[in-house]
Amino acid sequence: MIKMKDIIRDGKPTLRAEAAKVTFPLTAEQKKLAEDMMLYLENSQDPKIAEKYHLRAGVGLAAPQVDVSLQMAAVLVPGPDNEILFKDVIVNPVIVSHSVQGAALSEGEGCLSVDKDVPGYVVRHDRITLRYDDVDGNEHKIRLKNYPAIVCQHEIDHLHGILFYDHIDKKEPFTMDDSDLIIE
Ligand code: SB7
Ligand code: NI
Repeated sequence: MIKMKDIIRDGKPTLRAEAAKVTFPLTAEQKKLAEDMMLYLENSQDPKIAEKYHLRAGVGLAAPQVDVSLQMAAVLVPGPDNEILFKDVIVNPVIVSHSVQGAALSEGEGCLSVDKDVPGYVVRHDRITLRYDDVDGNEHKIRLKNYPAIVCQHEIDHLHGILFYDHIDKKEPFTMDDSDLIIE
């Protein structure tokens, strides 16, 4: 079971590396990693389990965050009524197209690998077309918008050594274009 001690923090080189593409079929070890990453998200979103194991709630977890430099990330995005907006382990994900429209979460972003709070808007694409493989090697091409699109972009960034605060304007952290959407 993945716990907070298994999640590496900002400063470790793996978080700044370009992760390697995954080849199919996955090894037994890679399959286990995918399962463990999704289980972390499920557990972290269950208040009782999260408290018991001191898990910080997360909607995504990328392999580099557990010190595995592979292009793989678990995503589990709940909606306002706790329904699932998006759930999958995305392997070798690529944004094949995106809206011109930008969007940022009103609360900014956080990261399980960044212990400090970094306030500011992280402006991303509001809508994306995402191509990825699932753990069985099936190819998916899906459209996402708003919160799930933002979470996937945060996870894909991890696969390329980018952290959310890289996108925050140092001098004016809360400025954005008038045209950018603020997601509550
Ligand atoms: C806010 C939080 C996340 C994504 C987008 C907005 C995920 C936080 C957990 N992670 O550190 C996953 O990489
Ligand atoms: Ni993160």
